[in-house]
Amino acid sequence: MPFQPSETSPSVKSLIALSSVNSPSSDPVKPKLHLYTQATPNGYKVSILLEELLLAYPGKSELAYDYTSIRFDTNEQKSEDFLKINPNGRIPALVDDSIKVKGVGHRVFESASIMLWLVEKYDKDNIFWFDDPVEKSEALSWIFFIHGGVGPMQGQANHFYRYAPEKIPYGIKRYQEETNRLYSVMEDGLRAGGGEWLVGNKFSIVDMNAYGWVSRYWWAGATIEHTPLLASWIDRITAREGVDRGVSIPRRGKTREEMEGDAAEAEARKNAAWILKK
Ligand SMILES: N[C@@H](CCC(=O)N[C@@H](CS)C(=O)NCC(=O)O)C(=O)O
Repeated sequence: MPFQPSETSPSVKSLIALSSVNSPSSDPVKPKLHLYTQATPNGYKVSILLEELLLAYPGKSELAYDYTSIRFDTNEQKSEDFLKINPNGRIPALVDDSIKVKGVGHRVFESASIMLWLVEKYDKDNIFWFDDPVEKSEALSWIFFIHGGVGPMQGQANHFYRYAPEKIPYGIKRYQEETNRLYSVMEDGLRAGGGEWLVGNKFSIVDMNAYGWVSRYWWAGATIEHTPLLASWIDRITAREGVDRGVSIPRRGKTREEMEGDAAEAEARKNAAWILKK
């Protein structure tokens, strides 16, 4: 067994229990979706979507998933077995056993690509995705913007602000300022769309893809003081049941309040131990 044993979320456990009550003679639901993840911005994006889909399509057994919490401290994400699932050696990654490619379940890597796979295959009513070609194109623009801009810039801000062995003020300032600038672009995008959501006046994978990062602005030392619409967008998303369930997979990250002072130092040291080892 190359990885930790897989686990199922409470929502999937209740889906399995429900299906055995409804048809006691049939085989219990066996998840076909396997998520490899960790409690990080990119990991949460996908568990949020899976939990939102389970709530939006109650009883739909194709959406049952299990997950494996990949150990960064032992560099499990760089192991030979994991590289077959994600050649980039990072989480999240997904295996969909409902489709076999050369005899094994289809693997998907890169968080946004996983989300697109899931909505295109399982969100038949386009609850979190779009029918209209213009809205779809707009959604892809924002997804690429987050994937190419916010994720990498905020990731570098985290690195220089929290983990770098020497504090380099220029590096910290550059990435924090760029993250803040990208937040302003999102603020303008929210305003243009009516203030609530990034695309099409509904909560979609565009928002989920961005939320993983933006909700953890404080860890990067970025700010949302200049972006009031973005600040209330974070609160609106945080209040959703599916989001709350999603951020408990594989475990809840610490909140801003829990990370004051010494706790932040301790967390940064713990993460730096494996980040700087690579
Ligand atoms: N562009 C990738 C980024 C994935 C990524 O950087 N994942 C981080 C966690 S948020 C990771 O696995 N880090 C482990 C490592 O760097 O070895 C995506 O969106 O999936």
